[in-house]
Amino acid sequence: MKKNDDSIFFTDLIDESCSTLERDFLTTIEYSRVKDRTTARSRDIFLSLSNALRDRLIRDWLRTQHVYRGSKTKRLYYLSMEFLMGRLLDNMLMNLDCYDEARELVKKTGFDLDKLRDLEPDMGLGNGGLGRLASCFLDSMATLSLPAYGYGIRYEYGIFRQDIQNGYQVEVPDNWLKYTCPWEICRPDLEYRVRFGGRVVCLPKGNQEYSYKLIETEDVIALAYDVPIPGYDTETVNNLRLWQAKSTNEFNFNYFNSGDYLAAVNDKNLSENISKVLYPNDNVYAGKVLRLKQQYFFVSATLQDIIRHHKKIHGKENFSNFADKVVIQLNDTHPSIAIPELMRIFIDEEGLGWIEAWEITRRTFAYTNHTVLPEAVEKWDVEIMGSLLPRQLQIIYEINRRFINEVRDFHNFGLNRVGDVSIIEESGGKFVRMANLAIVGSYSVNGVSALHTEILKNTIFRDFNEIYPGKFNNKTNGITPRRWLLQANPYLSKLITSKIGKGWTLDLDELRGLEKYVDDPDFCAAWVEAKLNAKRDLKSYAMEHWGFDLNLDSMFDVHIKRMHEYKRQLLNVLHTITLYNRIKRNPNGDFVPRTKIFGGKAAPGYYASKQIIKLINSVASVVNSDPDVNKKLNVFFFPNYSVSMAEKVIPASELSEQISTAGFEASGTGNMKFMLNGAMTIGTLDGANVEMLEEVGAENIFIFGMKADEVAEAKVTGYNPRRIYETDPELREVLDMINGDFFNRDEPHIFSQLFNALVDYGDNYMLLADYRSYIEMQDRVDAVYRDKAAWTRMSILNTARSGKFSSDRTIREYAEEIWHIKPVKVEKD
Ligand code: 26W
Repeated sequence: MKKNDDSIFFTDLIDESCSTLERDFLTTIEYSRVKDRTTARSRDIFLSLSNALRDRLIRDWLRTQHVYRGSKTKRLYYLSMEFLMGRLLDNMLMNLDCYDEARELVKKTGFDLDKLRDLEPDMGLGNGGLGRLASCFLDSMATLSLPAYGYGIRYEYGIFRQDIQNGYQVEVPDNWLKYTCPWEICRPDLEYRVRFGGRVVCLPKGNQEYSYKLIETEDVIALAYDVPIPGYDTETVNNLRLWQAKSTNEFNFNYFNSGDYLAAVNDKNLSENISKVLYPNDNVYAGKVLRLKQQYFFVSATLQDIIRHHKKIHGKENFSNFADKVVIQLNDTHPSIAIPELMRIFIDEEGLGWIEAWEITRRTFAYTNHTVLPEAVEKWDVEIMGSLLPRQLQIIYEINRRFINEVRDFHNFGLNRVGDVSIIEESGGKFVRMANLAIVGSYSVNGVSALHTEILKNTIFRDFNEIYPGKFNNKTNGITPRRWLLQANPYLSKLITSKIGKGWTLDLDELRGLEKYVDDPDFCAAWVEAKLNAKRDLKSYAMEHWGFDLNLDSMFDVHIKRMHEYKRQLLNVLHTITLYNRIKRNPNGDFVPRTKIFGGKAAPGYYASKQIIKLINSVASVVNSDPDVNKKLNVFFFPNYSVSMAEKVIPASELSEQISTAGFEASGTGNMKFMLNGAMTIGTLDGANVEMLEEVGAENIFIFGMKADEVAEAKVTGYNPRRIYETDPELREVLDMINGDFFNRDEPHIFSQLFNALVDYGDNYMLLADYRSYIEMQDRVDAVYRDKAAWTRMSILNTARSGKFSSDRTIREYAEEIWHIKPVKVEKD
């Protein structure tokens, strides 16, 4: 085909031997990207390939929906304000099983598939754990062929990009849609009207009954964008539907008529602000009106969509089977306004009576709690809610009135306890407690690790657990092994598959098969080599992107997650400075070389967290430039931690820092990703670490520190951090260096507040209490690391025993124990 090879046109490369993927790909470069072989750039290739891949999914996608409709089966709707999807190219290639084909056809156009990857912006529509969990769940639900739907918001700006300037975090907008998103499909025919504000009018229906109507509302349109979610090794393609806000047109007529064109356009912008930006708070509640608008906006559109489906399949007036056909999982309280909203639809729009509407509603919802931090608990000011959602607020009051009566009469609660469980908080201002609403309005409430669920039942929701025995249950979190091992760590996954076959990708417990090779020297050598390869990749990446020079002979000691005081990055800094001092005192001593890697975003308004980022960078610049130390210790803060960065860092990690104050981390999921990739954990008995210890055995994990009940006890009896400061000289030296500007000679005093918070203001997260046991455990880590064989053995056992933490296991438990839904097989074309 000499002639074709000389042509400038991509479509001249098409001949009879081309697959449909290749045809679509070449056609897209030419017809959609409008490029020829002399003008196409790598982004054109990436976008065209991605579009072609998405189109390959469409038949399976349509067929999956057709099969679900035909089966009339019960469906799960997963409502989440956040989906932290990351990149999708590898995921799509893997699930379409067309890696090699794609590599070849990209090569034919003169490009390299491996160089296209980094062009894809992360789909960063989430903050951290909760959003990433939702994304792992979507993968498992599709892989298990479950009739499940994700619903969320299509934020125009996802989680901000973090730049580091002079050691400080600087937030930059995340314009992820700049070059369009090749995976989504806009559905202009799928729109719903969402109504805000207005007044409730009450119309008598006769015999003392009334109907309620909302009038004079300000409306916004929700427009659907769909992202296909293919399962692994199955024909199932599920759907993630994200809503974007669009202005209604009539809403601007008054301005147009009065000739004020600019005001009209301005109004349009205002209503479209609803889906503009993700709130960057993780575990801190801010109480902003726009956030409540976002919540109601996506809930209202989603419920309209769910009801439309239900009517289409089960008939217009039939709600008696609603709860047998629909289950709605609330990902934390953020979508819990759905409870009064469904009541409103049933009563005001569908004409049901209260009792029947409530019976259906409370059999439809299930709620997952993801945090016990008091500052993260959502409570909306009654005045804000009343002006934005007047009818829903009325309904909440009525739900509460009936609930309170029940608690008083049947459970014999006195006034104080009634006040505690009430949906309305009345101390000071009035607030709607969203968690209480979610508990009362759901048939299931689950925590995300065994310890977390016990804390819910025995402390913050103790009264509710008494009122509703059996409603509380545990579903320990999990992660998808496809993204977090198969895709992220080709070295390790190839080695594993060569030994035990590829069954582990769908049944992670099969990793147990690796245990019999722990004493096989060839296998151990190959394991070490695989880990080293990942370290080499990370080394080149860090050099290329930030000029960081990672020492391959050092232990990669990694602490990546959102920056938060309870996660105790600062405790890790105390260890880092301790090491620095020890090396300084004894420069020729025999130390295990370490590379401390940190990464994570701080909420823009979270001052203490941002100071800790600055401190890490200040310590890094002193340590890394000190010739006495920098052969043995290095410190790096990787800017802009994200899902795609995690995929690069975790495979290369050897030590995983999971050191939250016991009782504060609901589960953690990063901890599981490290374990799966053969890193050892140093951690407290918090969240899912407790279950990791159970699985891997105490000899294969480094557990230290106070336990959750001891922390809780100390909070009551009081605790004196200054005494610890005064009695531990090594700690005292470290703290005095922070306070004495040792790391910040040019910017004096900037860390004195961090020091004071620890030593004089109560050390809320008990760093000083855990310091000594942490240091001792870190010393043990060093000792084991020196024994390469022992370390390798532990590493293999960590991977081999991580099977429990597959999100497939988690989702099976949800499906069987909460959702009561069954797989629906989609057959091949
Ligand atoms: C209203 C502000 C706000 C924003 C986000 C409050 C709370 C949140 C999330 C619920 C915080 C979160 O992501 N929690 C994390 O959820 C993970 C998944 O279950 C757990 O693994 C983490 O331990 C938990 O911190």
